[in-house]
Amino acid sequence: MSTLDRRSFLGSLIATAALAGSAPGRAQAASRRGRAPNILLLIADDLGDRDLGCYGHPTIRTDNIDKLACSGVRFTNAFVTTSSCSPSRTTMFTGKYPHATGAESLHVPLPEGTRILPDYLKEKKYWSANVGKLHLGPVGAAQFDLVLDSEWDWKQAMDKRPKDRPFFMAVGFHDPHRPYQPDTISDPAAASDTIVPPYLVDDTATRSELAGYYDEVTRMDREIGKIDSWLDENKLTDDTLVLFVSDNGMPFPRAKGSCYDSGVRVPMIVRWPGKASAGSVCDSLVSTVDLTPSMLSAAGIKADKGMQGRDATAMFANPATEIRDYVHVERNWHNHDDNQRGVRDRSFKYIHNGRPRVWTSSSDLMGSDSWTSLLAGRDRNELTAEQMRLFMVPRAAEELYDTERDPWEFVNLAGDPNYAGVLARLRDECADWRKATNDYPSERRYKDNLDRFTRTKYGKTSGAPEPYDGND
Ligand SMILES: [Ca+2]
Repeated sequence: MSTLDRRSFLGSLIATAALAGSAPGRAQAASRRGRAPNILLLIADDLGDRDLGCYGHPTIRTDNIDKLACSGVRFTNAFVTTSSCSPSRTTMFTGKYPHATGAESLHVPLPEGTRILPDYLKEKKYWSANVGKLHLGPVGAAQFDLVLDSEWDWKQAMDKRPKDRPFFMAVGFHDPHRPYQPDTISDPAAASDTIVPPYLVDDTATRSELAGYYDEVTRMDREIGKIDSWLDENKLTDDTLVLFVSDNGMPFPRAKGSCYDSGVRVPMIVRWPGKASAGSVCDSLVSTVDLTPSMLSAAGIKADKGMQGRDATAMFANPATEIRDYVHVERNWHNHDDNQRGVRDRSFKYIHNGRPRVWTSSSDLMGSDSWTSLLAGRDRNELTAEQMRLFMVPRAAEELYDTERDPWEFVNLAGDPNYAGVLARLRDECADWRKATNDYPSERRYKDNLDRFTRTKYGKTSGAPEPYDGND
């Protein structure tokens, strides 16, 4: 399908879905059931914020997610709390910021006694299942009625559900996380169809990796199409709130692991027939810390007082609703140590670098072809000034970006006197948030267990990171 054809197709879908979703019959059907809605939470792994057809990507094939967006609300300013798998998911299931859970570092399991969403849902007799990636440790897994390792087993899980109770099913896709294979799907993307962001080197190696990423996005999309068809066949669509989201940005340098929008802004779509405005777009700020309070609200359950997120369900019904002025983000240990805290409003992003004297990125990107191309370009002095920003050491202690004028966040305005007022406002907001959420000091250090450039493992290679008393 050409780009033009795709647009026409999407346009007709939006019109059809808006009519269907706004029909009073749907709301009546849902209320007739008189019970809490089923909740289906679809979580992509490492899917970037604009890498779906419905978010304007011209070549990635995501017809099924596009269809979901056409019959629901598509959020354009949804943010995770951290660009790292396990702590991001920790937030989604607890309604708390990573540093408030004790599991802010990668692979650190939830502490004993931590309650997560499926446990709260028991108040309304929900039956719960997780299929695929969960990444919360045994304390999290034990709170589901059923846990299956493979996301492809979602139907087996659904077949086990008691039909007289509402269900909560989380599907944790492993797509489009690395590694990539050439035979992911039978009709792979062409390297020439890839769009290379300006912080990566535009060469064959990087384009080939991007094509592999696109293929996994498409594979996930096709499975979502099967799930959606199954909901329809079982007449469950009208009674099911579907929420699609990603746990962090795309797995490429200066995206995953960063506090830039390429790392922390994610796609988010909510379909809830009769309750969510069909075929609409919401530009208001929303954070994944709001997901658990929102899903509880949808189920008619009051959020726990200790939760730090907000109920976003009013945004589902009316996408013009604003529930927050700021979203907050953080970066902690991810095989190597870091401490970043950030805050963003609709126009500006502030980042405080608590450990600026070390270079940082996501550890699982090292050894990738796109990373190798950046290293080679650096060594040959062929990188652009924007690409060289990735290797900047020391980093600025503070960064400030005008995300409207400078969406790639290349021009640091922190030292520009014209923005002193914005800087002071966001710096104060960041400090207030840290205090209110009992954040730990930026000076706390942990030992790396991977070399930052070569990915060589050393020291303690699993479990919680070890404290480090160095001062670099
Ligand atoms: Ca991830």
